[in-house]
Amino acid sequence: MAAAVFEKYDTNNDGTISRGEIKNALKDLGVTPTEKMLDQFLAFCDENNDGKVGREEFEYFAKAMEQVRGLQQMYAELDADGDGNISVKELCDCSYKFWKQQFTEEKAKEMLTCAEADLDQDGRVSADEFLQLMFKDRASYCGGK
Ligand SMILES: [Ca+2]
Ligand SMILES: [Ca+2]
Ligand SMILES: [Ca+2]
Repeated sequence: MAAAVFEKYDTNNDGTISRGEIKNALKDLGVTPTEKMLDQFLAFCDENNDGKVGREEFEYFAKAMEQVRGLQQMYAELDADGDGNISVKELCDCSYKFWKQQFTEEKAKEMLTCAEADLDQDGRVSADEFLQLMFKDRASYCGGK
């Protein structure tokens, strides 16, 4: 089964999943990855550092895709009013569910306005910003290496 799935992502059938193919895979999930997110994605999967995902690295790739899917669901729940941004209030409302602690407004604000999360500093985080931030977080402690 894993082999069949690998073929699905290796669209030019050269036996590896390239950066561009990762990008397309993420786009299929509705994510527009930044270059940085692609770097993080590769850092998570690319054990032999050749810049692509080989067959032997596919389990990490599958794991990374799972993470992204999970984060998308999480984002959908966080963005309760569905306006495409997470506000301070929305983060507070869901904080116990996802982080097992009740955030104060200050804490939520801090999370949302840290330079990496909220690039335009408007106090709200879009889906792509969120994915990038959380993915990095997850990758750093779930790295399967
Ligand atoms: Ca390929
Ligand atoms: Ca590799
Ligand atoms: Ca919202």
